[in-house]
Amino acid sequence: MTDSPVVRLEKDGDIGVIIVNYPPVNALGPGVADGIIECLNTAIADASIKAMVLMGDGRSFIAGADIRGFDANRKRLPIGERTYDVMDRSPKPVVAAIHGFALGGGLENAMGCHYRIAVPSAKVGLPEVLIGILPGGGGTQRLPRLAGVQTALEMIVSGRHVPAPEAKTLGILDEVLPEGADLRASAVAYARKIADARPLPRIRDRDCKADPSVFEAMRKSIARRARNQKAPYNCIAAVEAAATLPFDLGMQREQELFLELVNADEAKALRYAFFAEREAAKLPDMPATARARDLNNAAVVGAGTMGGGIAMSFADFGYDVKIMDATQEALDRGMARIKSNYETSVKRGSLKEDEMQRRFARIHPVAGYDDIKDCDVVIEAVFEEMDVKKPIFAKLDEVMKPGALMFSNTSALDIDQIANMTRRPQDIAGTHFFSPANVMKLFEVVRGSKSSPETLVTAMALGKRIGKISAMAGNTDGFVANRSRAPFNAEMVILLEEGCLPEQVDKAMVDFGYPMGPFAVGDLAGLDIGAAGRRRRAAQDPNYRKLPIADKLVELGRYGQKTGAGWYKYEKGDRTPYPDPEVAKIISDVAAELGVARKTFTDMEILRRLLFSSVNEACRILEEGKAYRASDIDVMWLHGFGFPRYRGGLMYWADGIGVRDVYNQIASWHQQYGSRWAPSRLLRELAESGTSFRDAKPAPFR
Ligand code: T1G
Repeated sequence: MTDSPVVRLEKDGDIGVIIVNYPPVNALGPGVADGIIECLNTAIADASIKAMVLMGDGRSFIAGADIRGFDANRKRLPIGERTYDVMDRSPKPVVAAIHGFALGGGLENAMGCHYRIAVPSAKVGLPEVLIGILPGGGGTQRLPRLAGVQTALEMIVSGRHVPAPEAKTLGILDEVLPEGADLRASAVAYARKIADARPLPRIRDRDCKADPSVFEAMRKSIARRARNQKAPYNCIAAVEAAATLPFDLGMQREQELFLELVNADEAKALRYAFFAEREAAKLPDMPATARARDLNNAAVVGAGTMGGGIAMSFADFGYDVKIMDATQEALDRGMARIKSNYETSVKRGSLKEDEMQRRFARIHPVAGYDDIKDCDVVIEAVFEEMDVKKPIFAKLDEVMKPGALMFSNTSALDIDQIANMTRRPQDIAGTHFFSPANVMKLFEVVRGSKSSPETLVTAMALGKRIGKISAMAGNTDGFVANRSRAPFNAEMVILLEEGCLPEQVDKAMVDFGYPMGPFAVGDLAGLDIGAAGRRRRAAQDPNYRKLPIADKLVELGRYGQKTGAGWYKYEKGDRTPYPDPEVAKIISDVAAELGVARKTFTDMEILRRLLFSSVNEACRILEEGKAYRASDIDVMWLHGFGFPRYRGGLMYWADGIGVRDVYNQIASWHQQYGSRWAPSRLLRELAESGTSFRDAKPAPFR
């Protein structure tokens, strides 16, 4: 931190310019709100100042309250003494000049101002719901008055960022400057233009009316997405107060609803997830000199489901991307699948037709290697067999320009074996996308023993650049996400041997907060894929715990949705999973063959059998130095497997139970079930020392 003030007042003639300088995003950290108030009062008292501008230094306006302050229970200024209140009472106009982001308390400060102007690239929003709270600085009372109740409900309950041009259309901004305009000069000129305009346009003076049915309609529309959560409903209640109470009473109601949330488990878990994602971007053992290379175009080898989704991931974020496959027929099929995926998004209304055309036009099917040799990065996404991948990397090594990065989308195979097919292992790493690749955000960067720091830093940056959440994984079977998930996948089938049915397990996990149960997910992904992995591991490990029920389904050709039957049965054209008596019979027959006495399970037992098995494996991953931190594993579970975000992540959730209790339960299952439940060394050490998973010190990354 420089010793310059976090907020300063400068004078451009008769205009006072208040500048916030609290890097990196001008959050309302310690002293910022007080500094704005002090500068406002100074400018108000200065007769030579006719109007004020509020703006941010560096890359942004104000990105909101300092989220770290909530866990620190930092003092909050009382209603009536906050920046917005001082602006409301100001006899002089204040113009908010926005670039970068005006989010949360940032937009609330801008709405305390009398006018709002922005550069075209700016974004505004009230994303508090995403961290389990609600706009607590008048946002729920001012935004409905400024943009209407329906727009305010949609923005506050979704937390989305609204681009400046749209914000202007919605009435949130008074002006969007032309591209390239100087924000400060424009804001000063704007302030001078309105300096004498009276009455001052205070949002609090506006009316706010709404048909009461809109609130019930919003509650109904979020019911599935907001299951087990409180913040979205409090957001709706706060906006409802704006439409039913006078402004000052509405502000008090907002405060009450905010205080119900800020220290609740949901908000604490969501704040944890917010910072865990940002921590995952940090590679503590990389030299500071390692810089990300510029990647201006990309190539994908393999036009299957994953390859097509990867190509879309690039095109969706502005990259030109070439895609190739072994045959023209496979390439044509891949392009048709990409086109169909985009058309589905347009039909659903989540993508505009013209934007779809722009994205599709960035994906270029090409005949072969000669067409991709000048690309900056190539992602291999072919069949998950080493014998298929190795010759591809040998060929890439032959044709790709020097310095091109070559990544494999393999989900489990040895990156070093792949890298050793080339003369440039330093340029090789794994970049594991999760299916569907253009939707799931997890971008697992897998470190080969010879991957250079620059290659790894570039891969992590690439993930962020294409809208993913990057997390580093060591080169171990299944890397980190799938390896930590493997015991879960086994345990869920073993529970069937012991007495459960797929629908019971799925219900327990959906009630816990997963969007979909694991058996239904298996049917969606295809049971044949898991079977190939089980066969490989059984061949490598004589002690591998076979899953006869799962194997039986695959033998019967029950691959899931793609064959109309898997763990569930499906009606034609209907993706709804229906419990299948035939599966129940297979389960009881196999259990009888195994001589397993069937019993009943509670949802809690099911939940803990699945998740504790993964917590134990996550500890092994950490003790082997295959992940930097437990919170990285949480990020992977949030973005790779749909773990409910308002529970923080796998390890965060386990910490809520307590390491000792987790250890004792696993030790007990170890007695009952044998080696697959042997507690990991790290788990035992954490339990003995009373250290949380989050504070676990993993082995140095290797
Ligand atoms: N508080 C504290 N730190 C923050 C922060 C915040 N609001 N926003 C970002 N950071 C840190 C972040 O941890 C990272 O730190 C660095 O800044 C760069 O962030 C009263 C109660 C603004 C869109 O929810 O969405 O206002 O890792 O990597 O990708 O009603 O940051 O470098 O140490 O994300 O360019 C509402 C949260 C708060 C906005 C920029 N505001 N921030 O994205 O950078 S609650 C938010 C973001 C509130 C009021 C209520 C994004 C960004 P480090 P980054 P980015």
